[in-house]
Amino acid sequence: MKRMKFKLNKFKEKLIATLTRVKEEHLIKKYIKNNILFLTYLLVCVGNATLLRYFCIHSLSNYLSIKALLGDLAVVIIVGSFGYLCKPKNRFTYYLSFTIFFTAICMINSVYYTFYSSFASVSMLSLTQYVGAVGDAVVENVIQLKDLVYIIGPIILIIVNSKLNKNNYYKKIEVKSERKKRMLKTLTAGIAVLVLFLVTMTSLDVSRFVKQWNKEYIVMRFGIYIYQSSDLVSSIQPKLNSMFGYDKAKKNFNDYFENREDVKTNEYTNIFKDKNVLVIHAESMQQNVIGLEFNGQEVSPNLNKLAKEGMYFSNFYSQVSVGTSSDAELTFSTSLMPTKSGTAFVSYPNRTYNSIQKLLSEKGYYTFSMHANNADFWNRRTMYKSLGYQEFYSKKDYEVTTENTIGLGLSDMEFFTQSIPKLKKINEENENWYGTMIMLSNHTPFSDVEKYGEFSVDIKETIENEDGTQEEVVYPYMEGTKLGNYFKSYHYADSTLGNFITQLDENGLLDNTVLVVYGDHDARLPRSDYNRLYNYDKENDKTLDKDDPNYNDYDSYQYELGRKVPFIIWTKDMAGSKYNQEITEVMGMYDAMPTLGNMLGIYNEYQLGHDIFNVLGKNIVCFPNGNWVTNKAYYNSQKIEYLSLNGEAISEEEIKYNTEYTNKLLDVSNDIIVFDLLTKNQVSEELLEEVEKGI
Ligand code: GP9
Ligand code: MN
Repeated sequence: MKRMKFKLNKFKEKLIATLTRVKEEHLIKKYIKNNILFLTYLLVCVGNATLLRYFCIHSLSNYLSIKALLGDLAVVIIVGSFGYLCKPKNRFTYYLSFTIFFTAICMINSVYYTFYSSFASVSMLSLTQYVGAVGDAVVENVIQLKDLVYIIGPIILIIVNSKLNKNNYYKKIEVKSERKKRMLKTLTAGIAVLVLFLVTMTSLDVSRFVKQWNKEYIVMRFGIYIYQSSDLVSSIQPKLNSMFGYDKAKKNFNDYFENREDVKTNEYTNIFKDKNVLVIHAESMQQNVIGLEFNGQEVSPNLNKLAKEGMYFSNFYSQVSVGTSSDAELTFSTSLMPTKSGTAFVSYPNRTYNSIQKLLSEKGYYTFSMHANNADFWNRRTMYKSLGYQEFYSKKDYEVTTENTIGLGLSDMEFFTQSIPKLKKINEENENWYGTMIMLSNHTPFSDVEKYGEFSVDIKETIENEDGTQEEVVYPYMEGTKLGNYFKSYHYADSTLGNFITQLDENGLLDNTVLVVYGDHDARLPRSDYNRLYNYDKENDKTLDKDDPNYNDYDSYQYELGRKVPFIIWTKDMAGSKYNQEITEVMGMYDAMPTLGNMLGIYNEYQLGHDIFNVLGKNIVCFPNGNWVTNKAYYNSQKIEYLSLNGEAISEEEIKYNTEYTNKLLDVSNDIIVFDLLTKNQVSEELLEEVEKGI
């Protein structure tokens, strides 16, 4: 302790001495005088980056973001430090080149943001359709004045340099032996700013940075220059991944599908042939909420009704990885698993995918997606083309105001209501259609509670007093917890769904339509909240003690099993028919396309899941982390242990078989996407034909 105090005092003394020296010897003045060119470059490049944030996102907290400022500053100083190694006559060229480079980044992003409300990506520039779209947009709108402002930066640098040249500045200040020293000092300053920047990072910042899809957020927290460098790295990564191992991947792929035997028909084949399909992507809706009540009120009365009247798959798991919503869309549409690194939507949008949208388009269906969010979220604008959607109705097609916003964007109530006229038009103009509606309001952090409407998650009891009078007692229960807020949010989202179904019906849009609802993934809620839900001690308003005989531990396995999501296939006339049933077989998102596809009369020969009605009693659901679940057990591949689901032990052979099955499936799925095997497969088949014909 004493030693530390001593050290601190010493540091204080040193700091005061340095500051006094700086003041007495006019060091700041001297520094500025000797580094005019570098400082001009610094101000211009950081200034342009700040200007870009100002023009793009008009909120003070954003464009004056200290984090972004530090990020930009660190990059510009570090790059600029190497300029000191150049001879004076080349130094200007060095700074001018980088000023032009940084200015170009700001200009490109400024133009791009005007059209797409998002920031540019190197990977997208390599896609021809994107270049075309941007080209058209630029020509149509002519670059705006605000996009040209950035050019003032390099002009300032040129003017400053010519003034310095006139005064013989470089000769006066340059000492050859000091070049390296000046570079090192500047580099150290740059690294110090970088460290300062890194310590301000939160875990949310890091997670969004890794995922790379919420570009606005990254630019606002990391600055445009760090965003663009990280974007470059993540754009190159897929190319590196696909450079080596093609032959092995191709061989494994061929073996895998040669050995796979799919039953292609069953009693469900074509039951929905030529019907329209409306798929509801229900954001963060979990299955364990279905049937749940508070004070006799159902949390999700509308979903409960669909489950009761339709084909309800009650043991259905989402199989998402870091791509969350986008992974759910990928797996639902293609029966492929998420990629091992990056996400298919962001890193591999230019691959060939065999999708439900493409197969139905071939049958003359009009295919579309509706989502009232920015079209670049999860890179949907680009990826949807590869998935075979013919149209994407995104934020630009909806009227979004502050009043009708909940959480991330347009409220689901408004989204559905504003979608009805669009759906009516689609229905009038097309014989058959397949559409996806992506909900948004029930998205973490579920904190817009006042907008969800009245729904209490407490316990209300009426007790009788000794004098015979009655009194209502309220126990807080889930009120104020994150899970409690989730139920309120869920209740709201469910009510919008109910309202939507009524509107669809009123407009005759349910007459020839199959309605499909899937929860895209779980809501990532705290386990402690579930323990409160299942172990509430109302007398003391707390969770029961772990050693209480009534305590029902919601352990990590219960948590994993609780991540199930609903999957329902429903038509207006299904209730009471032979199709109105609950299917309890364990099932994954990758089984959705094979199951629904069979009902619509389409078949994907490279599907990884199964038509659930062909594998009853023996299905397996693989997860991206190598875990798997069957009707018998949930296996955790990290802990190398399992939870029996039927009270019986499973054999070592079964574990080995299922684990190998899972690993192989994950490898093949990843290879299909990374090595673009579905495209190359077609090419080699053509080649084969040519060889056979002797061309
Ligand atoms: C974004 C929305 C939510 O547009 O679909 O995505 P998520 O955060 O759930 O992946
Ligand atoms: Mn989602």
